[in-house]
Amino acid sequence: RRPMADGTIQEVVQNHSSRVGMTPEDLEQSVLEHLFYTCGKDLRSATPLDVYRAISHATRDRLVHRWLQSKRTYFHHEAKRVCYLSAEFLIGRALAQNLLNLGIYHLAETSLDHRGLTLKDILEEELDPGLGNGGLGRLAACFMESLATLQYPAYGYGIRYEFGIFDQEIANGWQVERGDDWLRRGNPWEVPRHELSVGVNFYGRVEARVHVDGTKSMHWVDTQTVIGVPYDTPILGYQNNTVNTLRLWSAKASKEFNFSVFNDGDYRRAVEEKALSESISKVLYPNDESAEGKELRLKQQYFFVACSIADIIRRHKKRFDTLDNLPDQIAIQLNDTHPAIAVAELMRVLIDEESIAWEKAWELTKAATGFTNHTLLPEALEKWPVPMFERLLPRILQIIYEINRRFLLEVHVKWPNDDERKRRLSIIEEGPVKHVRMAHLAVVGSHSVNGVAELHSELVCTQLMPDFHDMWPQRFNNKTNGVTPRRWLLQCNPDLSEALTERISDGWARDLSELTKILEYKDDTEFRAEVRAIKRKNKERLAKVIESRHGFKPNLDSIFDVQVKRLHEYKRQLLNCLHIIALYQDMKENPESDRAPRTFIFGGKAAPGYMMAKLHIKLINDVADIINHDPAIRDRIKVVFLSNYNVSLAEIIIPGADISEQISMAGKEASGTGNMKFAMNGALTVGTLDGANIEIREEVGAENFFLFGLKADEVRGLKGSGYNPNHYIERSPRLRRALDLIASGFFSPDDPSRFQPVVNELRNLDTYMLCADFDDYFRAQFEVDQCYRDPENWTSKVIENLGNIGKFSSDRTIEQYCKEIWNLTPCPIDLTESF
Ligand code: Z15
Repeated sequence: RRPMADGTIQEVVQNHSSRVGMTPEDLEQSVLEHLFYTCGKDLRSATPLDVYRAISHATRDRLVHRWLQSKRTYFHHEAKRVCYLSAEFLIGRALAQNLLNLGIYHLAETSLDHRGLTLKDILEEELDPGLGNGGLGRLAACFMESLATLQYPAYGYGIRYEFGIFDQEIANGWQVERGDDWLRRGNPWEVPRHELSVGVNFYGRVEARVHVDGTKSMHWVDTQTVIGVPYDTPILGYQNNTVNTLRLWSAKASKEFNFSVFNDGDYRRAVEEKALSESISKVLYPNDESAEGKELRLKQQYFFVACSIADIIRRHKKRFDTLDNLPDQIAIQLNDTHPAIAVAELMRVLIDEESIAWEKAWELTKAATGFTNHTLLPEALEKWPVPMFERLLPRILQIIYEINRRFLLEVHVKWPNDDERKRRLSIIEEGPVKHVRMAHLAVVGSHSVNGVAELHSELVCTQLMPDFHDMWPQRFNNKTNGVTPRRWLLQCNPDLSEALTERISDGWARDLSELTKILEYKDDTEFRAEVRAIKRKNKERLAKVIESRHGFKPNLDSIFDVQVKRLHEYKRQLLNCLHIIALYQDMKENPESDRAPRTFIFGGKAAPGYMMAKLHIKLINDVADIINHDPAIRDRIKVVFLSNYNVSLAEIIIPGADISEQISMAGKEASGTGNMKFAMNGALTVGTLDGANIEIREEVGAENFFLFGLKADEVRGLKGSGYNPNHYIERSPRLRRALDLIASGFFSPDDPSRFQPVVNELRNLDTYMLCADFDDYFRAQFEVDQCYRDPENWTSKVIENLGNIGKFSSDRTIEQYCKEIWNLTPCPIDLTESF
């Protein structure tokens, strides 16, 4: 036997061809070995879970040498890398995606088939990691996949929550939350790196020390330390050798908590405090776009940011003996304000630990950092009470005050004696209690600030931060969101993928702009029939899920009209619901009315404390109950609320949709990304001119998009001149009738006043202007109906959508970030290169 001299990748791989080989025999052998050695089972006693674990390990084995080689290559070539800091990474299941990106999906299918197993079933054994709330977390996951596919060096940094977004159940129409214990079956994809653990300080006080040479240094003392343990997940590029790292931090009590104890009480307190410090990474906050000012949340943010910055600095110092070149080596991107404290933490490390002068440290920090804003909603803008901040992070607060002092001096020089402007710009909000404005900190500490769609970026400049835009107009830019076509087309819609590849070859999965080639087949009757057949098959797959959960199978000839996204008033699920009620009333009044049958499908979670959103869920379910059982309606309208909408359910729902509901009040949805996924899967959009809808419509053509509603500037104008919903209610008999029906208790006979808060809000305030948009929405939906009756016309529009959706690949987005913000160049991985 040849001894392993130095364990190089090439050597190990040579000696373990069965572990990394790509033949069906290699893979089968590998799975059997893992069943045996990893699960302690043979094939006869193996459960589906065992098989899932075994094949996942076999798949992971095939990533390891690519992973190591990627790290070595980046190190050796001193490649600049991006560190994407995000409190959320909504990555979804890994097995199918890794098999596809490795190019062995079909091989795995056949290998299992040989043993009488079905890959599709085995894939269902994987629990869906829900380490995010919605769009923002899913965007981070798409970005990680695109970065690897485009061969850019990238690290994702976040939190390894023990409990992800709650599991949603619907009980008697109400949302009920259950803890998401996603690690209960183990996680074959993560690798702990105990040796890279980091200590993070909290509480304590700051001591100034004056040295003999007259210089002063600051010392954060008497702190409580929590240990961050990194868990790494490999992120593989599409059919290449790049494997990047998603590094998630888990909180562990430091040794201090294991001190010797003198009595029972001390012992109990010690154990309690240990649990308390480990609670930092316990659970994801389930609020999407509403900031919860809880101390534990601030702890989470500082915890993962401090770990990540320490990790970045450690790695840099391993390669270089200076930090002067830090911005040439790393780009730090802040995914919203959740990691904005990184600006102050990097300053603290550079100044307190690396003894770099303030001016130099500031220059490095700004050059390294970029900030992405994802929302204009005032309730989402994070602010921390200064007293809380000071207790928890006294040294960080000091640094923020110094950043602010110097910043306001700069403002003063530019606009002398403009105190009002200083008050508006200050990182510290004045008031009965002062607050730290995290968005201000992020803008001041970054060289780039971007929004996530054209309209949104425009509104960031003109509405959200006009004073900052005045000060540094060049700092502001747009990066329209995108989604990865590998998960959101190749993986979730294999039949459509195959139909595309057959006609235009497989380049589209790497370069989605190649989809334009399919436009040549627009009038090809065979292709058009195939597109319809594929949609029908995907509807069938979705219908089976509905049947298994709701006990009836929707009519496959009905329009599958889908709105899946977080429940939020600005997203206006209620407008959709009002349309359903109006349609119902129309049909009751005029039973012969000849309208296309529809299946309305909803899905989405409400933040547990968001009472109005939870009431909307109940309303949708109560409306479903009445309409679904009304014999007069027969099967012309069905309404379904699918519980526990998550990434894996999205992969079934989206390909089965005919209509994509993107109906937020204009100016409120920063971008939206579901809108892109639906269009990519052959659904037509009913939408407002909001977020990326505007750009989608521009790309696919106005005639292939069902537009309605006020524009953002009209919304603003109307708000400014005193909006009164009654003006619209009086003029719309349909709307009035629908509201009256809800108010009458028709949908809630067991509690007739249940929906009074919903009706009152609409009649008195209507914050999101449903009433103003209702009639136009109804009109757009009528057009949908007319259009659906003409399948050829409908199919034309579907193909126009598909062929023109290329812009919305996250590959395009990432290329723009790399060129315009991060200054990254690709660094391909050559497995034969040895260093
Ligand atoms: C979130 O999911 C989004 C914005 C936020 O500020 C928070 Cl806290 C969560 C969403 C936007 O609502 C959505 O429009 C956008 O497409 C997505 O971020 C990704 O940018």
